[in-house]
Amino acid sequence: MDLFDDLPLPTDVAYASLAPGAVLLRAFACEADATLLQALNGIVAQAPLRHMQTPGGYTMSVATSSCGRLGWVSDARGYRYAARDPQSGQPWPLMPDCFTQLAQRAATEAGYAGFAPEACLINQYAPGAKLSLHQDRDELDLSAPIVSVSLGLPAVFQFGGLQRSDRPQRHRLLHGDVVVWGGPSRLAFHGVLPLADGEHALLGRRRINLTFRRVGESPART
Ligand code: MD6
Ligand code: FE
Repeated sequence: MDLFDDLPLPTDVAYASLAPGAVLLRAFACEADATLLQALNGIVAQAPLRHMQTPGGYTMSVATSSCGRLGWVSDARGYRYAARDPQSGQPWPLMPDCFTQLAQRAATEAGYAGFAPEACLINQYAPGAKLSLHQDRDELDLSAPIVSVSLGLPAVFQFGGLQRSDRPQRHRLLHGDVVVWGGPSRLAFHGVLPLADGEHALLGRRRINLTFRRVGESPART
């Protein structure tokens, strides 16, 4: 079977349901792309993209940074949210208004009005970089959705069920696509297949993914 036989979505569909609670908004971020990239450059100048260690002792192929009140951190102690960048000891860069506004507009469009992101995880994929199947479960507030913005080279996104063993569907994510997921899909397993090489007009040989999250309060994390 061809790799893309089970890609259910033609690329001209503006709005597609991936699963209950999960919506793909095609090209939703295209209009704002130059503004988003300019803000992104400011963030990574302050908090550079870096390859974090997993708790299992591997180095992630994806390079990460964060902005917002909390940032996502991985090291030998585990995955968690932290108010400071461990590399600099400084608070994470503020979330730019253009980020917050895009995330809120996308969440509203997908049926999650009132989304107020506290953290934006920035993932950079070079050709070959991948993200193994995982659940996003480091957040305490699972009532809020996650808003995920794809920029640059296309990727094949794997979207599975609530069990790791559920066979994932594959969806091609292009520059400007936004996935919003929550509710019954909030803990679905998902991942990104190794990025194919290519050249994108704005971003060159890479893909950037922004995921906006609501983390929830925890005394242990403040
Ligand atoms: C990526 N995304 O698209 C990785 N997580 O590069 C994620 O891991 C992700 O897209 C939660 C919700 C949406 C996502
Ligand atoms: Fe994820």
